[in-house]
Amino acid sequence: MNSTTKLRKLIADGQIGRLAGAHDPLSASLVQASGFDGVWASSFTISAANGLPDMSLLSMTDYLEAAGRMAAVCSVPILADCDTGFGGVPNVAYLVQRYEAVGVAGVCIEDKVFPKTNSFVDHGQELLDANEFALKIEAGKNAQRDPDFVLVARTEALIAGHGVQEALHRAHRYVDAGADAILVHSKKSSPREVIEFLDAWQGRAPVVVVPTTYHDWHFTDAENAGVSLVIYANHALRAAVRSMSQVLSSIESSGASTSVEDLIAPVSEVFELTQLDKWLHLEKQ
Ligand code: SPV
Ligand code: MG
Repeated sequence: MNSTTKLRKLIADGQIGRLAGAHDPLSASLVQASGFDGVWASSFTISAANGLPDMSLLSMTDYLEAAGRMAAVCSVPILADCDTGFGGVPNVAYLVQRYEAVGVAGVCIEDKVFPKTNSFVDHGQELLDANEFALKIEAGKNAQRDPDFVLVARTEALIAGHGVQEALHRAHRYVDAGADAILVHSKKSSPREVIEFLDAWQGRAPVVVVPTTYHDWHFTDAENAGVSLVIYANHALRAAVRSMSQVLSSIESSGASTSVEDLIAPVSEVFELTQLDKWLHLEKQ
C-alpha cells in the first residue's frame, strides 16, 4: 500500500492513529520500531537538531530534505510539518509537489503569519486571515498528483487566544477549502478546550491533536472524544537531549566511559537500526 493511502486510512478509518515526532531518519526509524503508526517530521525538533529555535529560520529545502530522508528509511507514513507553508499561496502549491515527490504521505500547514514562532513561545502568534489561509489550502489540494496525498490544515486560534468559536469558524472554512483533516492545537494543561471544540465539531472531518501540555489525556480518551490522530510531537528529541547530556557529563566528570556503558545502546543496536546487514549483503553481491 502507498504511504499516502496508509496515512489517509489512518485519519479516516474510525480508529485513532498515533504518530511520534522525529528530527532525522534515525529517530524516524525508532518511531517506527516502537510501533507508532507514522512519523511527524516536526519543525520544532528538526530546527533543534540543527541547533536552531523553531522560528522559520530553516528553509523549505532544509525541512524537505529531512522529511524525504525519513521517508527513504521508513515504511510507515510521514506527515511533514510545513509551518505556514514557507510563504504565500504559490509556495504551498510548490511544497505539495516537492513533498509528494520525495515520498512524504502528507503535509500540515498552519494559519499563522510568516515568519512564525513555535506555539509554546509567547511571541509571534499572529493569525493569518482565514480566507487567505483557505486560498493556501485550495492551492495545495490542486497541486497534488496522488489523490491520497493528505493535507492537514492546522488552526492556531486556541494558541493565539482567540477561543473555541474562532477555532471552529476557521476549521469549517478550511474543510470547505478542501482540507483533509484539521489539527487543532492547544497549549493548555487540560484538554478542556479541545473537547469543547470536538463536541461542537460533530466529526465533520478528521481531527488531529498534539497533547504536549495536556499529556495525561490517554489516547483512548482522545479517541472517545472524537480524535482521529494524536501526535507525540517532540518527545524523542527531548529524550535525546536529556540522555546525551547526562551521558556526556558522566564521562567528562568520571574520566572514563565505564559508568555509562550500561545506559547507552551498544554499537550492535545502531548497526541493526541502520540495517547494516542489508547494506553489507549488497556489497558482497
Ligand atoms: C512541531 O512539532 O514542530 C509542532 C508542534 O509544530 S508544536 O511544537 O507543539 O507547535
Ligand atoms: Mg512545528
